[in-house]
Amino acid sequence: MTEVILVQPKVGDWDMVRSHPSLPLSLLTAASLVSREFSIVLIDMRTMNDWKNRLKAELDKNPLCVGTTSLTGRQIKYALEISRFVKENSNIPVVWGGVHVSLFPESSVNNEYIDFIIQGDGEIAFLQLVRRLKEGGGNFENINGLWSKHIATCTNNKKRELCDLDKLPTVPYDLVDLKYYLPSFMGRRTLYLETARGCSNDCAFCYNSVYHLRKWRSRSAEKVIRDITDIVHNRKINSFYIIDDNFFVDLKRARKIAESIVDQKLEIYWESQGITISSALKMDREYIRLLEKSGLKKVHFGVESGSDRILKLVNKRISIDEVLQVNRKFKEFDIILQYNFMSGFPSETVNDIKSTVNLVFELMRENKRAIISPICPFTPYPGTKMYDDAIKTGLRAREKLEDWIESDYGDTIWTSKEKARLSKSLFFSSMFLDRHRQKSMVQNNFLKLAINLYRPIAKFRIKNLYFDFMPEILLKEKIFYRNGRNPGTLK
Ligand code: B12
Ligand code: SF4
Repeated sequence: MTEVILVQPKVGDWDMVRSHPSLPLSLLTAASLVSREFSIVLIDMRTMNDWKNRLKAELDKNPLCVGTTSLTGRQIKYALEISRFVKENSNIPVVWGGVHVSLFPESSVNNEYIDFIIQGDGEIAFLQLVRRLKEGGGNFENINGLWSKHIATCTNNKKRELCDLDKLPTVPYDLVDLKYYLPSFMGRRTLYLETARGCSNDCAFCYNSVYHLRKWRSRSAEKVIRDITDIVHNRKINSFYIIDDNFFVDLKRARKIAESIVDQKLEIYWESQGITISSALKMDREYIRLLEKSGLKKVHFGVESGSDRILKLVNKRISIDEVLQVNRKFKEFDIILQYNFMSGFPSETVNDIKSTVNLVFELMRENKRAIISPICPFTPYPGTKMYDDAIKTGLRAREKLEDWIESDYGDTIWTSKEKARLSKSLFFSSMFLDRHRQKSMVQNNFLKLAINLYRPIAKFRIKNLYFDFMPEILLKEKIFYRNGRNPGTLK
C-alpha cells in the first residue's frame, strides 16, 4: 500500500552535465518523520524515464497525497508538470514545499494544481498534514506553516516553527537507491549531507532572512559524527558534500567534528558549501591544518563582488582586502577555495564589474587552488531588503508561480536591457573559466573537449568585457535543448 507519493522534479541545466543527479534531499528530509508512520514511494523524474507510468500506477492505489519540491526557476516548470499529471489522473491532493513556495506561499497556493503548501521546515508540518488527511474530515487548522486554498481561515497555520535539528531522525535514505545519486567528487561518489540550517548574517540579497528567519540552527557535533560514521560503515560512502549555508558559524562544533573524523580514522573527503570570509579569518594555521587532515577538500565562499562599494551596499560585512588575506592564508593547504560572485546589482557600474573581474583573476593568480563559480546575475528575492528596494526603483513584480520559471541564472527583468545582456553574457562566459571545477563535475567527454577549446575565448571575453557577438550562446541552447524549446517555457 502506498500512502504518500513523493516526486522529485528535474532541476535544470545541471541535470544534464553532472555525473549523477544530486540526492533528492529536500523530499527525503521533509519525509523523515512521515516515513516512520506511513508508507512512501519516491519517484524521480531525473532518473526514471517512465516516471509517468510509475506515478499513474501509484495514484491508482489511492494514496493520501503527492508531494513535490521547488527551487525558484526551472524546477517549478517540472513540479507543475508533475502536479498537472496528478490532477489529470486522480483527485489526490498535491502538496508543495521547498524554497520557492516558502518565499511565495500565497501566490503559489492559488495555482490550480496545488492544494497545500508547507512553508519552511517540512518535517513536523508534513507529518501533521498526512495524519489529518488519513483521519479525513478536512480539518487542517493549527498546522504551523501550512497554507491551503481549501480553508478560509487558517491564521494559526501561518506561524511556522523552526525545528530543533537534534530532535529529528536521520534522513530516510532507504527510500531511494543511493547508487543513482552520488555525484562524483575527486573520484569519489559523494553524499549530500545537511548539518545546520540558516544563517544569522544579514546580507541584503539573501533568501535566509525570510526563509530561515535569520536564525542558525545546527545538529550537535556528536549527532553529525554519528550520522557520518553510520554512513561510512554501513553504506560504504567516503565522501560528503555538506550543503549547509553556513557550516562554520560555531567554530568549536566544526573543530569537534574534524577531530572526531581524524580520531576515528574515517578517511573521508568532505566539502563545505557554506563558509564566510569572517569565519575563515578567525581560523589559525593549526585549525586549518586540522580541517585539511580531516579530509576537507573544498570550501565555497560567497564574495559576491570585487567592489567594496557594492559589498557595503549588500551588507556583506567583508572587504576585498579580507578576501585576499583569506585567499593567501589558505595557499599552503590542500584545500580548494571556490568563490561565488554575482553581477547586476542595483547601481553597479561597468567599473564595479571590472573590479569583480580583476578580483577573480587576482584570486586565481595568488592561490593555485582558487576557483570561480559562474558569475550569476543577481536576482532580488522577496522578503529581502534588496527586493523591497528593487520594487521601489521599478521592479516589475512577478505575480504568478509560473512567472518565476524563467528566473534562475538570470532574473534580469528589473534592470536595463544593456545591463541584463552584460550580466547574462558574463555569466555564460564565466561558466568556462575554471578548469578544475569542470574536471570534477563534467563527465561527458565531448562536453569536456568543447569546454577546453572554448576556455581561452571565454577568458578573453571576460577580461575585456567583450560580449558583442556570441554565437556560442545559441550553440549551447541547441546542444542542451535539442527539441528547440527552452526548458523554462511551459507547454
Ligand atoms: C543541493 C542544492 C542544489 C542542487 C539541487 C537541489 C534540488 N532541490 O533539487 C543543485 C546543485 C542541482 C542546485 C542547483 C541550483 N541551485 Co541550489 N542549492 C542546493 C543546496 C546547497 C541544498 C538544497 C538542499 O538539499 N537543502 C536541504 C533541504 C533539506 O532543505 P530544503 O530544500 O529547504 O527542504 C526543507 C523544506 O523546504 C521542506 N521541503 C522541501 N521540499 C518539500 C516538499 C514537500 C512535499 C514538503 C512537505 C516539504 C518540503 O522540507 C525540507 C526539510 O525541512 C541549497 C542551499 C541550502 N543550504 O539549502 C541551494 C539552493 C537551494 N540553490 C539555490 C539556487 C539559486 C540554485 C540555482 C538556481 C543556481 C545556482 N546558482 O546554484 C541552481 C539551479 C540550476 C538549474 N536550474 O539548473 C538557492 C535557492 C534560491 C531559491 N529561491 O530557490 C539555494 C537556497 C542556495 C542559496 N543560498 O541561494 N542546487
Ligand atoms: S553569509 Fe551567506 S548565507 Fe549568510 S546571509 Fe550572507 S549570503 Fe546568506
